[in-house]
This record gives sequence, structure tokens and C-alpha cells, in this order.
Amino acid sequence: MLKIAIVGKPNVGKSTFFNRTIESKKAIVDDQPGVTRDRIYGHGLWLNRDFVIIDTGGLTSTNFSFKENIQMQVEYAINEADIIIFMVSCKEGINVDDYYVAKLLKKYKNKRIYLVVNKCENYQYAIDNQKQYYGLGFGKPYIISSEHGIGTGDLLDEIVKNAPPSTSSNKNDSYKMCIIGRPNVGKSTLVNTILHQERVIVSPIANTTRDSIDCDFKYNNELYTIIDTAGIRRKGKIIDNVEKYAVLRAQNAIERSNLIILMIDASEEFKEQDEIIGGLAYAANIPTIIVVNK
Ligand SMILES: Nc1nc2c(ncn2[C@@H]2O[C@H](COP(=O)(O)OP(=O)(O)OP(=O)(O)O)[C@@H](O)[C@H]2O)c(=O)[nH]1
Ligand SMILES: [Mg+2]
Repeated sequence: MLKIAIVGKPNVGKSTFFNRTIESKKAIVDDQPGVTRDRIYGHGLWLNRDFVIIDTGGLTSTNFSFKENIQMQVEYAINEADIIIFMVSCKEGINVDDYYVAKLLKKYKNKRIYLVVNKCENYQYAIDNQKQYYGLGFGKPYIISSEHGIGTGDLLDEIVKNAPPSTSSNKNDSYKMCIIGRPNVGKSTLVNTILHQERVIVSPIANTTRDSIDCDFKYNNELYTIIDTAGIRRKGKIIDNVEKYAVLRAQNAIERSNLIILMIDASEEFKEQDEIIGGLAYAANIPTIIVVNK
């Protein structure tokens, strides 16, 4: 199936475009930069053509705690994809970070790369001023507004035009299990261990995972999805919108699952919050395995 990766600096609207394309608010969107960290996969259908689309974290030339992890995840996505959407924003304009992304993408000569300028609600103004984008070296820019759906259809027309028509066998009927628990108990580490790859970002910083990350795999010829989720802290400790959205997505992951893996950290005492999270599993009335880690 056609695979498309969305790549760009932080805050240009990659996740907004991703959500619009798959018609679901799967990825967390917020006005602070650096929201997405892991790779998020979605299934899209356009003009009866199926595709997989991959949202990725923002790339920057400056150093910060997750820079290397994010870049590694972005490069996994690029390698896997047939088509790259190189997203920039007319609102924030072009700066060193866009050139940083451009330089990275120049290494991938065998990929079809579309330069896409987002946040162009003022469509005519953007068309009239598109010259500046040619300097990035990816030819004609596609002018869109992900938030308002301007130009997004034309872009998708172009991207899927040579893809094969959809077949019903593309449905994903996997057995789904989610891992839930407090921050830092080791949920993402277990996902990577099961999958034998660095599928999700692991770090000693609590609340590293934000989006719920669906990871598909095959075992004994059966399809499974393991869903990594954000750690759930006490309500009073939640610091911002991103964490609030992350917890809502973890709760949504529970509802989508056939099995819950409730993870507890044995290196710390059993906390009231473990009990509260256990209560979520109990209330969902879904088979649950309690895993005591560390
Ligand atoms: N005006 C305008 N704002 C947009 C558009 N698309 C996204 N935004 C806003 O831009 C901000 C960032 O959007 P995201 O989709 O989270 O951006 P991102 O590129 O995924 O950001 P990171 O994951 O942090 O790299 C949010 O406040 C969005 O609402 C658009 O077409 N027009
Ligand atoms: Mg994002």
C-alpha cells in the first residue's frame, strides 16, 4: 500500500493535516511547538485509493531533549515511505529549520517529495508570493490550509493518482491490546521489547509518550496491535492541554482494546494512582493482565 510520511519543522501543521486526511482526531494538535514525538500511523482513503500516512515529530537544527529521538523516528518514517510531504508554513515563514529539513530530505533521492505550504487561508496572497519557496529546492509548492481544507483535496488527488484501487482486504481486524499505567513505569520499553525495534521513544523523562501509538505486528500469522499510551498522572498534577489530551487518548485506547495490560512499577511503592488506573480497567470491563515491571 502507498505510504506517505509528513515531515517538517515543529508547529507547521503536520498533525492537523494528518488528522484531516484520516478524518479522525488521532494525533494531538496544539499551538506549542514540539507536540508530536513518536511516529503515528493512520489509514486514509481518497478517490477509492488506500494509503498509510505517517505523522512525525518536528525537526529542528537546535538541540533539545528529544531532538535525536525524534530525528531517528522521522528517518524511519522517511525510509519506509514512498512519498514525503515536506511541510512548511506561510504563517511562520521560512527559516533555518526549514533549510535543515530540506538538507536532510536531499539525501533521499529515490522518494517523491512534495513541498507543501500550510496555513494559507489567504490563498491568493500565498499564490502571489510563492517564489520564496522555490529556494528550498523542491520545485513547485502546493498551497494549502490544513485547518480549513483549502487545497488539501488537490494535493491528495496528485499524490494518490497512480496508486492501485482499494480492496476490502485492507481492513485491519487485529486483536488490540493497550498498555496503561503511571508515567515512567516502562510501558514504551515493553512495546519496543515485544516488537524487537525502537518503535517508540523511551527516555527517563516522565510523560515522554503523548499520543496513543498503535503498533501493528504479526505473531504466529495472527495480526495484533499493541497500543502504547501516555502515563496517567493524578488529575491535579496535569500541567497543560497536551497532557490532558494525552490522558483522554489513553482512555480512548482502553475503549478500543480487547485486552488491557496494566503496568505497575515494582521499584516504587504501590500508589493510589495505580489503583485509580486499575479502576479504569475495571470500569471498562475488558480482560486485564497486571504486569509488575522493574
Ligand atoms: N491558521 C492555521 N493554523 C493552522 C493550520 N494548520 C494547523 N494550524 C495550527 O498550528 C498549530 C500547530 O499545529 P500542529 O498540527 O500541532 O503542528 P505540527 O506540525 O504537528 O506540530 P509539532 O507536532 O509540534 O511538530 C495548531 O495551533 C494548529 O491549530 C492552518 O491551516 N491554518
Ligand atoms: Mg504534530
